[in-house]
Amino acid sequence: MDERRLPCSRPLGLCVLVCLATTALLGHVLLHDFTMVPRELHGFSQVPKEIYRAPQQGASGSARAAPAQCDMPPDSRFDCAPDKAITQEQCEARGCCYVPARRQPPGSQMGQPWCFFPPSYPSYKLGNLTTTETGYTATLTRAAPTFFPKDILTLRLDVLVETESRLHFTIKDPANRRYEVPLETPRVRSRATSTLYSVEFSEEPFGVVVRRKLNGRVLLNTTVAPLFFADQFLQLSTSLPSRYVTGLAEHLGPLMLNTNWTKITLWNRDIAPTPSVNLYGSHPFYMVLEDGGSAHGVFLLNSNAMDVVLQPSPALSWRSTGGILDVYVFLGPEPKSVVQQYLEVVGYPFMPPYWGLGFHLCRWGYSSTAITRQVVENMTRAHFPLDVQWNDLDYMDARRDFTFNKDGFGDFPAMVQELHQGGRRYMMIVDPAISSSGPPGSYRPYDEGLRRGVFITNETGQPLIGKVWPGSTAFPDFTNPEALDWWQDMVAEFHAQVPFDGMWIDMNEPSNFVKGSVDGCPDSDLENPPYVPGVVGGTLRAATICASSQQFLSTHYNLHNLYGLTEAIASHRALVKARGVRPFVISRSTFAGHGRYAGHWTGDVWSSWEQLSYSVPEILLFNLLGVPLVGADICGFLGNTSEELCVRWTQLGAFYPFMRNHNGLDSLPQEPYRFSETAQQAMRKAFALRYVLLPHLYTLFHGAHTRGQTVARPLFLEFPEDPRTWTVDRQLLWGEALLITPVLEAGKVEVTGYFPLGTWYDLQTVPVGALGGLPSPAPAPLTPAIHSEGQWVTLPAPLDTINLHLRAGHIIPLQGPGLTTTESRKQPTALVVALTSSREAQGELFWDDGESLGVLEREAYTHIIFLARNNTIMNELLHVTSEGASLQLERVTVLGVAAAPQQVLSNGVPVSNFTYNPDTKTLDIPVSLTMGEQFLISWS
Ligand code: MIG
Repeated sequence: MDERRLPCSRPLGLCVLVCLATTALLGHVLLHDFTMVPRELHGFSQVPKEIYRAPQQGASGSARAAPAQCDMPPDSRFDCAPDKAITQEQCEARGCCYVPARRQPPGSQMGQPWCFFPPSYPSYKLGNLTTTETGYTATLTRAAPTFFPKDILTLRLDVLVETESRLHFTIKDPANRRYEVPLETPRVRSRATSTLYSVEFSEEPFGVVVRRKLNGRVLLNTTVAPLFFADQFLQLSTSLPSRYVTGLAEHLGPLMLNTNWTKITLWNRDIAPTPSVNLYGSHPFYMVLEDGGSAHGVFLLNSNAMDVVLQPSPALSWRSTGGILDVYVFLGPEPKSVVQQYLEVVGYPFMPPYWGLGFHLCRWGYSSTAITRQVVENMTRAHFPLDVQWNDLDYMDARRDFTFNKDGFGDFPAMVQELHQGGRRYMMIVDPAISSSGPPGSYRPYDEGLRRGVFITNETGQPLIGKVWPGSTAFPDFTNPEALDWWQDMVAEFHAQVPFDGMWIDMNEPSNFVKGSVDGCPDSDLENPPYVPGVVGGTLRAATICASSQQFLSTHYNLHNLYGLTEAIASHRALVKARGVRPFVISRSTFAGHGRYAGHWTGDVWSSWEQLSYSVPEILLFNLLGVPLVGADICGFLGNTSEELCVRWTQLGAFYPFMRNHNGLDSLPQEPYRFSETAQQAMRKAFALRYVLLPHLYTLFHGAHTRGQTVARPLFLEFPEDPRTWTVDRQLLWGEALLITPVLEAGKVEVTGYFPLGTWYDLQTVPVGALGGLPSPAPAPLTPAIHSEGQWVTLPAPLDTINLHLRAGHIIPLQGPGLTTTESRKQPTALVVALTSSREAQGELFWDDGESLGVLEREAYTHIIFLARNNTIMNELLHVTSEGASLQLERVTVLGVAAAPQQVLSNGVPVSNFTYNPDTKTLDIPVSLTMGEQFLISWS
């Protein structure tokens, strides 16, 4: 150790050579095909040509030159004092380099570490590398302990070459079984024969290097910093091949993360979305966009409290407080394949019921059924669609789950039945915490829960008691199978009284108004780990229950981040049982794999322009994470909205996959009918667009459910080879083709958006109102198609307009709007066909009854492909059943028809009343066809 820290007396350049040589000697390397890991891959020896010169004076006043090995550039330094601030002496006692930095880089939250690992800092050494049926196995040993307590000095590495595009490796303690995330993941029995990647191992320091075979690019290189595997501190660092990194929810900020020293903390927490803090959900998955447009992803399947540190070299460090290292690498190579490959591991999204894609209305403060009914009536009277009416805590008796107050909500069941009769659905809030304060016999959920032992317990083995809305509460442990059954019973019993249609599960981080419990928390290693990630409040118990509390599967310390997911699973299951149809669960807290069971809303956002614009990357991010059913509270939750903000938010919200206007208890009302007629007209137009596009949206959800696709997606997913799309997070796509360019700023009547290479047709010109249903929205002024070379375009965006463009080459199905999806689903349909210059386009429609379970298994669906080429449009019937077969097709609008046709035929019969607009090059064909029967439309 000591001699390696000797200050270098030679010129810096020479010093570097020595370092390289040292590393080369240490770095004897093994590889599956027994070649060497090239020397430059060892991060410690990655010393750039420009040598960083240590500042002459440190903050400590020490003018001592840094040791030779400490001359690594600041961007490549890995923190040797992640746990606390330490002095130079303490740093050097750790065997690390100490070089105070003069200042933090502008805009970064943490700055480069002053105390950092020298290249020689001991790590694990790899031995006994052997080939197995699925990959490799090896032993990792560390000779000396680290500065964290309870190092596990001998580890087992298992590498699984799972598929052509997926590598999986785990690092665990071979002697003692540690906590592992109970997520069902694919099991692979034999190694994939040909892969997009190669894997190499560095012996000492131990590391895994993964390359993209095609170009040799290093995607993962864990030799850049020492591996830590102590009982409560695990750290794995890797280089990144680019600075374009996204993922790692839930956080507020741009879609692309900042690699200029950023720390993202994952520890689910009830807090109004704020940049740089741990929010409601944890998704330890990132995706990197590489030069040229390929992409890869990395998933650390670990649910412990963790920090993820990004630094400019660029590199990333996972720092977890427990569990094991369980790492998946996805090779793409397209960004959308990365998403799909990730979802193959955590689960494809569930298929929502059709009504779930309609408009949802809620607020905290609808204090009676009378008021709730009035809201529904006001919506109808003002001609606003409303599919799902919600209630917040107001319906409950003393804020207890599975009760309703007999004053304001005495006729609660009748209200819900009326909603059903009107073709609407109903949802209400359910909090996980169960009131524990009443005398025995006064509250069945608690009595039953106690009897069945479903609550999380404290150190004395009694239910841990915290405080939430009803006062003292116990917390169900949804990892306990008995709790799942109990929850199911409670849901079913309440459903027998009040026939609700879905569950809104809030406060499930879980949130607690006291720290830990009403009795505090014990003093233990779990409560005060040697490394506390950057959680708000500085302690794991802040706003939640004690980390040391006990659950069926493990400690809350390990399971905390899974609380929302496990409640979502329990609720999903309970709804299936109680209702027998497709469940609809919207949850605040999430973890990787959440989308398989439920959707998400982004919590307590402020009614501000800033939060409006942040909602775009949040929605995009959750789509990349397999939670496509996501939305922010339209018009904002905290504070008061303004009319203009609410109009713009409703326009954008019409393109959230999950569309709900929800408001806080103390905020001014913000239902659409509250505003001026001008504002209402603008909102009506947005609603009409939403409802008209529902068949397309539903089809996109089918793609997510069956193929692991995204619904709302960032531009880079479709145009990865155009790097200008990579950072676009103020626009979104629905599927491959529908580009939404919202106004996100006050006082603007223009908006600038990026239009990737291709032709983009303005969809405002489509006369959706002609389809029936709602009063027709006034057609917007015609704008010509945008023929983009890949450029920024400024568009008119008056208050009543959200810009919507359809990409040439695509066909989307539309349907007449209605005030509910019950109505709209009976309307005639239309197709919009956006031709390329070679006169081609295609699209699809998926349809079923909108709510049954098992439609795919029972083949009770209709799936149709639409194809346009050579002046014809036809449908290809992939699958047809009575559901959907009889949908009427009334109109086909073809965009990009160069010249007026002489004749239009529908199934060989001349169409006399077609129209052609030479200015917009639009051919409009009224037809009378049935979706489920083969048709051919042609023009010449
Ligand atoms: O402590 O149920 O994010 O949507 O209206 C606040 C009342 C509890 C937080 C949710 C919000 C909901 C509110 N809840």
